[in-house]
Amino acid sequence: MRAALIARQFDVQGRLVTVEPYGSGNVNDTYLAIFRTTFSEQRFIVQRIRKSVFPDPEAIMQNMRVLTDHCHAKLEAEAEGADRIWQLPKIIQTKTGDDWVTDSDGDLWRAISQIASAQAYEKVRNPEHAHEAGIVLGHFHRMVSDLPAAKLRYALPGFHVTPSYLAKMDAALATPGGQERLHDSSESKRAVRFVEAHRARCRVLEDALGRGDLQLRTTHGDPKVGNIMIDEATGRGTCIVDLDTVQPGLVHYDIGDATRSVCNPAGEDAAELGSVIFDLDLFSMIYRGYLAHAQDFLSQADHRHLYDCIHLIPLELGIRFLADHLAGDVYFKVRYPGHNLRRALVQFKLAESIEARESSIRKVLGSS
Ligand code: GN1
Ligand code: MG
Repeated sequence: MRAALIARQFDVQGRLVTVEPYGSGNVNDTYLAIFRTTFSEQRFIVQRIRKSVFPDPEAIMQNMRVLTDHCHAKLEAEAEGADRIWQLPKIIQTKTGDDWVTDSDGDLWRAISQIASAQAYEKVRNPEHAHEAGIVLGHFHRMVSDLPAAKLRYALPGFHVTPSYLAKMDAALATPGGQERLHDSSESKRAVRFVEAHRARCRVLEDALGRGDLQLRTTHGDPKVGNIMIDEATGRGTCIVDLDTVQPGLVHYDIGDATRSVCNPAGEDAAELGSVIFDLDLFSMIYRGYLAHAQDFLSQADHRHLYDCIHLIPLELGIRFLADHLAGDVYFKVRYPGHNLRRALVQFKLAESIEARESSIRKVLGSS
């Protein structure tokens, strides 16, 4: 198996015992490799970066190197005063001292350390979990608040630029396949109508950036609940994983992405659309956790745009899923036909729930 051949090229002690598919990412191919010697075991993650999604995998690895060097130094310097042991994945180099290997198909593979005794959950479990997720994201943003975004490359051009996803949806709709899938079900027509009704709001963050109200910073890009690791021993957050989408962006992308994931207890794959809501208790917990670290670097203008991102990012993710459905499922991995359409409807339901709770959300934002 190719993953086994690749795993052996990294600088790890011992003999390979197994390498098995791992996790539930929607994009990359991920494996867990286990190496053993007589007295030790090392587990680490081996991943193939999908070229169809990430056009420039080397940029991801260069960003990961810059980010992890910065953060590991900071974690070490702050370790003594910290209220917990913070972790962050580390790049495992190859036996020849490189940060990745390229296979015969030209695909990039990399190895990263596994986080010790910690677990991530696909859905939020309780208010404390939401609080910990907020702490983890706030801590990450504080750590990188002095890492200039200009030191990072754009590994995914247009990522979280909502108007660019609208353009993708429009392009898909302009093809015969897109038209066929649109007229295939009443649900896809309903979804497209929802987007049309919200089109004007899609520029809100990009306009604020263009006006200079908001600034580009170092962002994570994908701080969903499934990327927040909880320490099994203490129940507290210990790190954020999945660093592929780290690049210049708005902290608002991250805040909106974390809240759309953590405050929807039914999850991204909710079985019942009726069960999808934006839970205000979970929201006040994640926000409180986030502010514990974020007070120092959020400006007044940042605060003014918080509601906008909380509403925009689920809308955006819905547009991304819908555009992919209309394009024939070329980006996100799907488990059944119509999966992306279903995912889009979940996000639109969430955006609606956020609209219905706007004044309560603003109250929570204003009271801290
Ligand atoms: C994708 O591959 P994964 O599961 O880490 C996507 C995120 C979405 C997420 C939704 C590079 O993340 O932006 O929020 O699915 N990543 C990319 O589950 O597009
Ligand atoms: Mg990801």
